[in-house]
Amino acid sequence: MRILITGGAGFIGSHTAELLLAQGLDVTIYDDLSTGKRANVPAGATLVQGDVRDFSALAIAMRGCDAVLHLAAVVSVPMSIQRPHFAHEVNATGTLNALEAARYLGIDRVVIASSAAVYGASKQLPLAEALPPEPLSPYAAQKWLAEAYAATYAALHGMSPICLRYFNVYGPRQDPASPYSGVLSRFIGAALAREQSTLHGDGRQTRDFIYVGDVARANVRALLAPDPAPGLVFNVGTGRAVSVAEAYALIARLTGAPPAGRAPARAGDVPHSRADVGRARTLLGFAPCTSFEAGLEATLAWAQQRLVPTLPMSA
Ligand code: NAD
Ligand code: UD2
Repeated sequence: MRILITGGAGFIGSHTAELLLAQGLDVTIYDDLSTGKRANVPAGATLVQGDVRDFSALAIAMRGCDAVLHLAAVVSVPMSIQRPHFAHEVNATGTLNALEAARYLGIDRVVIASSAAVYGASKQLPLAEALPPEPLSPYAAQKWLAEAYAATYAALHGMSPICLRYFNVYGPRQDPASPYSGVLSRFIGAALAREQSTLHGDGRQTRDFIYVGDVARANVRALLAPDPAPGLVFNVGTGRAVSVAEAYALIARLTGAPPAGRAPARAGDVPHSRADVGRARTLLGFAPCTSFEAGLEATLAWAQQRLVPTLPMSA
């Protein structure tokens, strides 16, 4: 069985590619390497460098595949605000291209990466999939449109797409250098570089942090699941909320980092986020299995190993 992963040279995609290969599946990665890295591509996967805005190149890369995991996106919310047309072409039109290419090739299962961003600043926790979307950025609106296209292709063409609303994903290979990287990778990167981290606002804002290894397992579940119900949306989170201040305190304890500096809260910041994880458990048979503490330690170990200079062979 061959899986095409758009955006597979990225953070979540490369972990998913590794898991699929370990389970004996074949993997083709289609990626323009705009934020992904060739070095992330696991041995055994085929890399096709291309842009999801290029329909024919995407369809050619997809030929011979049995299912598609569509992760390619402009993932930065600030970028989507500064360049909404560009982000729309990648995030919305790119998703339409993936669905239309799959339809043209007779591929029924397309798993699409959506985001908790679709919920906006919803007050009702835990966040359940049936809540009305409240997009607060072009990025969130584009993810919502991607979900609408999936539901349309299910109803109109009888395909079985599945949309996964990832919450805050963290783990090895999330690039701490990127200004758009997750808070945990930024805290760990700063601690190891002996730089001071900064807590925005009072630090009591909470997030549902899910380890990338669990997200990869959710992706594989969705790719291989018999039809739970086509075009459906599933939260991918842990159901546990952790405050940013708590997260920093744990990282400081593990690294000996000093107290963080303070800065005002981000404009439009979501005060609290936590997933209702019932639908994924009952319909996909997915439940996360990595505790926040274990995930943080694994991420820290990866970051430390990266910083250890590799000794020259002659040593
Ligand atoms: P990432 O930036 O590491 O991965 C995105 C990949 O897509 C990169 O490899 C990049 O090179 C590729 N890409 C971007 N534009 C492309 C284009 N036009 N054509 C082809 N490839 C292109 O980010 P990630 O965290 O792995 O995100 C993967 C998916 O998960 C995205 O759709 C993102 O919106 C979604 N998501 C991520 C999180 C998170 O916390 N990381 C949360 C919610 C949703
Ligand atoms: C995540 C996504 C964003 C969008 C959003 C939807 C990432 C990196 N961001 O934003 O793309 O999908 O979810 O809800 O995946 N913080 C600090 N110090 C720092 C950095 C961050 O205090 O150095 C705070 C930040 O103000 C926020 C929290 O930590 O309150 C989480 O920030 P984030 O950027 O990791 O993720 P989030 O949920 O704001």
